[in-house]
This record gives sequence, structure tokens and C-alpha cells, in this order.
Amino acid sequence: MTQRVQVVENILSANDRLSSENRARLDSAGCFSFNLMASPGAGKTSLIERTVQNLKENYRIGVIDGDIATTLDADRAATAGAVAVQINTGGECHLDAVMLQGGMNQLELTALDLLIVENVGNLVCPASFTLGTHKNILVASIPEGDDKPYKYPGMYQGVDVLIINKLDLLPYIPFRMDFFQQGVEILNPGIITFSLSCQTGEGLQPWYHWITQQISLFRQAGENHL
Ligand SMILES: Nc1nc2c(ncn2[C@@H]2O[C@H](COP(=O)(O)OP(=O)(O)OP(=O)(O)O)[C@@H](O)[C@H]2O)c(=O)[nH]1
Ligand SMILES: [Mg+2]
Repeated sequence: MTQRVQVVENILSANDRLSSENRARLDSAGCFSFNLMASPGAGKTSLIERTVQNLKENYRIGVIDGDIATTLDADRAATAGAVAVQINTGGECHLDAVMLQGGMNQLELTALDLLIVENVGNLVCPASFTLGTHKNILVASIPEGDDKPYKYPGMYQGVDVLIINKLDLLPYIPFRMDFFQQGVEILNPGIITFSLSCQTGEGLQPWYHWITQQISLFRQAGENHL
């Protein structure tokens, strides 16, 4: 048991080291990045499609898509207008820093303003593996149910931004928004939250605005370090 704990700790600290290297590469390339995490089907790729379609006029966008199998999501991101790379984890339930490094090696980072990473659909494993992206974002969705913050606290605790997707389904599904938000508030007080629908487009403008703002702040910080 002690040995097993030691091995897990070693794996995680090796991952942390590599994720710092990934961050340094992204910083020196001037490429702002975020990692989208969610349960399967919450709408990560739909959000990427919308985001790329909306922002591609102003920014050069890369997408690294993590999935157990297929290139379906990277194909969707590419069709939307991103430079897209698919990573198949071959059964692993999360991306880790070395996988992201492999994906980044296939992209010309200096030619990108924004890198979006889509993690494997899972509310447990991705929370334990930092990748080196600037922000970690959780996409929750109405059909998953309002109890998810209580049942998956690690994921809700460790993120910088929360997106509540599939708002269009709220009238049809028993989902107590107050109960959900109380759970979030206990775990991650004051977290930046966007409620939206990738289906109807409702609520997407503030999300696009936030990205634009973050890219400006990131560039200003880079200039201050020169
Ligand atoms: N009603 C509704 N459906 C949505 C919305 N966003 C996404 N969907 C649908 O939800 C399903 C899953 O969407 P994806 O974007 O593929 O979800 P994902 O999180 O990328 O899924 P995985 O990569 O498999 O984990 C698709 O059928 C989408 O059309 C939304 O806002 N409202
Ligand atoms: Mg997807």
C-alpha cells in the first residue's frame, strides 16, 4: 500500500514538472490556452465549434482534442476553422502533461493566439493531472443533474471557470439551479460562471468576451516581462 502511494505521488510530481514545461512553452510562444473538462457529452466540442466559428476572424486558434478513440472531435474542430490535433489515449481516462506535449509538438505554437484543449470526457481523472494550460474550465450541463458538484467535488474545486451548458433544456428537466449553485459556492466560492446554450447560442457573447479579455491580459503580462 505504501509503495503504491509512493508510485502515484511520483507519477503526479513528474506530471507537474512536465506541465510547468508546457506552460513555459506556451508563454514563450505567446499562446493563451485553456483546458476544457467535463463529463462525456456535456458539450465540450460543441462549445469549441461555436468559439472557433466566432473568434477565428480575430485569432489563430489551435485545438488539441483528447479522446479514448476516433478523430471525430478533431475533425469537428477543424471543420469549424481551427488547426486541430487529435490525441487518442488508448483507454486512459484523462490527458496528462506528456500527452499534451505530444500534441503541442504537432502544432506551430508561435503561429497561434489561442490553444483550446479538450480533455477526455470524465469528471474524476482529469482533475488530478495538470497540463500546463493557463486556465482550467469545467463544462457542466443541465441533463447531468443538479447534484454533480456534491458528487464530484475534486473537479468543481480545481477549476478557474464554470460553464453551465444546455440551458435550453432547463424547462424540460428537473434541475434545481439554486441547489446546484449552492454546491458550487461551497467548493469554489465566487467562481466565474457562464450559463449558455451551444444549441441556441444564448449566453455565448459573455463567454467570447471573456476569452478576448483573457488574451489581452495575457499579452500585457508577456510585454511586462520583456
Ligand atoms: N440541447 C442541447 N444539446 C446540446 C448543447 N450542446 C451540445 N449539445 C448536444 O450534446 C451532444 C454532445 O455534445 P458534444 O459537444 O459532442 O459533447 P462533448 O462533451 O464534446 O462529448 P465527448 O467528447 O464525447 O465527451 C450532441 O448531441 C450535441 O449536439 C446545448 O446547449 N443544448
Ligand atoms: Mg467532444
